[in-house]
Formats: sequence, structure tokens, C-alpha cells
Amino acid sequence: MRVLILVDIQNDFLPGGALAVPRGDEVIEPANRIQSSFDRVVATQDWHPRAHGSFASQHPGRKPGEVVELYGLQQVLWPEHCVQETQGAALAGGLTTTAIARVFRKGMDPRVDSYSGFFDNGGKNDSGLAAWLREQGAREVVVCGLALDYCVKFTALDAARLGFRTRLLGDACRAVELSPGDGRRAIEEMQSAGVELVGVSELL
Ligand code: VGL
Ligand code: ZN
Repeated sequence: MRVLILVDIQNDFLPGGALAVPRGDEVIEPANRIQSSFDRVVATQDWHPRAHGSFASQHPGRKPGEVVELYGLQQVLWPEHCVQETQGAALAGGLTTTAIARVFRKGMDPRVDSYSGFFDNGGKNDSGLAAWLREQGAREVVVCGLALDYCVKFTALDAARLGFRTRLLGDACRAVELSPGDGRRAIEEMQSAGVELVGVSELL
């Protein structure tokens, strides 16, 4: 049983969006093409309240990219993005959604960010994704989407830690790269944790 996890393929992470990932739109075509190779497809959706603590606008004098302490955790500040019920938070227009069995939302608690599709950054709120995967009898997951160096990375690391065979579909990921090389380093970190890098052609 093999499950594809589409991470945060949302309008705000595409070029022109509030937190645009460079060439983020390029993940859509491979993400669509690969779906039929899986038993199940799920998506995660960054889904913030308007006054989320990860938004630079909530920290007077601070700018996106700066790091603050938020309720005891280091927090990178972001532009306002993926606000609940906005068009920016919607799954990308070009993404095929007919096969998506479940959408797991995250980032709703204003006090803590949630990069992983499984747990928030403090390891407390559980999205229910792990339990759902186990219910489905999933042994393997393939992770792709946006952004490689944040939500994709933490989702894949949690999946591997939870005991799923975890592969990263590199062709269908793009990185924010606040610092050049963040994408490359994210891949190395995932590989060190046992995540295997695969290409679309190997999965078709
Ligand atoms: C993400 C930063 C803030 C992501 C979400 O989806 O990678 N990055 N919120
Ligand atoms: Zn976010």
C-alpha cells in the first residue's frame, strides 16, 4: 500500500503568491502525472488564522526572514500567507484534486507553526495523518510539494521517524531557499534520516 502525500501545493506558494516559492508552479505537472501510480493520494494544506504568530505582521518592527522566539520555539517570520478561506490558501488551481482522499490542514494554532503534515513544530497538535495512514494499511509514502526546505522536509522526516518507508519525489519539489543551498541541505538531511530520493520515471 503506497500513499502519495502532496504537501502544501497552494496558490500562495506559487509565483505571484504571498509566499512565492521560486518555480513552485513546476511541481504541479509531475504531481498530477504521478497520482495514478498510487493506491491513495492525500494533501496537506497550510491553514492559518489571520493573526498567526508566524506572520512578521504580528511582530512590530520585524520583517519576513527574521527569526524570533515564539512561545519557546525559534520561529522564522513569514509574510501573511495561506489565511483560512482565502484564495491564497486554496489548493493550486492546476492541481488535479479528484483523487485526493483526504486533506489534512495544519497551522491553525496561532501560537505555533506547523511545517510537518503530521505534528506542529512543538510536537503537540497531531493532524491525524499518521493514524489515517495506519488505518489505510500504508507501508510506504512518497512526499512531494512545497516548500522542499520547510514543509516537505519536516513531513518526510516525521514519516520516516514514524516507521513508514519514505521517499522524496525530488522532481515535484521546489525550495524557498531563504539561504542559497537550503534545498540541497534539506535533501541531505532527509537522506541522513533514511529518506530515499526518487524521480518521476522510477515511480511511473
Ligand atoms: C511553509 C513556510 C511557512 C511551507 C508554510 O509550506 O513550506 N513554509 N508556512
Ligand atoms: Zn505557513
